[in-house]
Amino acid sequence: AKAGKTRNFVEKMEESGKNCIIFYGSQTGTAEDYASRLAKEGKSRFGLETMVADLEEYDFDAMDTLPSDKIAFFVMATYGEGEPTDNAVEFYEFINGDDVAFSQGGEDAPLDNFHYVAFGLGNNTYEHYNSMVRDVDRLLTKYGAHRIGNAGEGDDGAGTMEEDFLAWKEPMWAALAAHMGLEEREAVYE
Ligand code: FMN
Repeated sequence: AKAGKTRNFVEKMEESGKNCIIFYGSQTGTAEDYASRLAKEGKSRFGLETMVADLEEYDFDAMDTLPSDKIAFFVMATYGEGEPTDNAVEFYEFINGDDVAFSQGGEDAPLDNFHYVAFGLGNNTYEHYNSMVRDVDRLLTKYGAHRIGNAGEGDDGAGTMEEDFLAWKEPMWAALAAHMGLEEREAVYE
């Protein structure tokens, strides 16, 4: 690895003073765009120190070291026969692997400190509708991680992606604010 550029996202968050990382799995930019919007909204409404992150730029074996007062978002598009986007292949292979090894080793629930938020992008005309967010949610839960709010599903097929996103995110923010003890900031009019 190049000096100064860590692939350990927990270290990266620590170094840069972030408490919220928003990962995206995106092929044509829609999921990335939603990730950016969530990052801006988390900062402006709730004072979260957010960062947007390309899944491809990080390793995930140290997921089990994320402190419980921090949060990770996964904004995941599905492709092909229920496959990950190119930038999510390595992450998906890791978390979906037969012998996942987290850095601190083999407790029953290695991700017990790990709290996450999930939104998927898909199209209901495909057989494997939104399977990426469903799989990631199932696998994180299997390793003991805790989801905050519902796992959202946006549907390009019905043409309701934006409405699905908007309807999902308000209860998600409420659940996240309650979980992290965040106070929503009053809107500032200048
Ligand atoms: N959505 C699904 O739910 N399941 C699929 O299997 C699926 N396959 C797709 C294959 C192709 C070639 C394309 C163009 C879209 C597919 N979709 C599928 C829909 C995308 O996940 C959806 O359009 C999403 O918004 C794309 O996000 P992105 O712009 O971040 O890549």
